[in-house]
Amino acid sequence: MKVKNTSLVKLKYFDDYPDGNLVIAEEGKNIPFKIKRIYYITDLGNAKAIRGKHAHRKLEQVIFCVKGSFSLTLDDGKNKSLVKMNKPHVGVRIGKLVWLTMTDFSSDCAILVLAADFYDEADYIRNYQEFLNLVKKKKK
Ligand code: T46
Repeated sequence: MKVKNTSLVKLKYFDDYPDGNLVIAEEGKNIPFKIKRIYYITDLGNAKAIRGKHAHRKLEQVIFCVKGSFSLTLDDGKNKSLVKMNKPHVGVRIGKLVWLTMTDFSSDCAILVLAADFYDEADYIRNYQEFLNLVKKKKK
C-alpha cells in the first residue's frame, strides 16, 4: 500500500457455503503484534456517519469489516488511499501516524478491530493540522 505504516492483512478462511464462512486471525501469524484489546463498531444505520478522523502516535491496529461494507481513507500526510472494506477475511494494518477516516457504511456494517495496546486517549491526534506538523517534524 502506498500509505506509510499500512498494509493488507489476509486471513485464512473456509467458505462453507451454504453453511457460512469461518475466518481465523492468529497472533504472531497474520496479526503482527500481541493483541491487548479487541473492539467492534456496530449499528451503523446512519449512512452519513463519519468515524475516525484521527491518527495514533504509536498504536498498531488491524481493522476488519466482518459484515457489510464501508470506505476507509488512509493518509500519511503525503499519500492518501481509499480502501473499500467489504471482505471479512481482508483487513488493513494501521500503524502510527496514519490519519484514518471511515465513511459510507452499509446499514448492516460491523467493524472489528484488533489493537496492540489498551485504550489511551493521549495516543490520539484528533487535529489534522497537528497531525501534519508531527509528520513533518518526524521527517527532519
Ligand atoms: C480507531 C478507529 C478504527 C474507549 O473508551 N475505549 C476504547 O477502546 C475505544 C476504541 C474508544 N473509547 C471511547 C473514546 C471515545 O469517547 O469511545 C468513544 C468513541 O471513540 P472514537 O470516537 O475514537 O471512535 P472511532 O470509531 O472514531 O475510532 C475508533 C477507535 O477509537 C480508534 O482508535 O483507530 O476506531
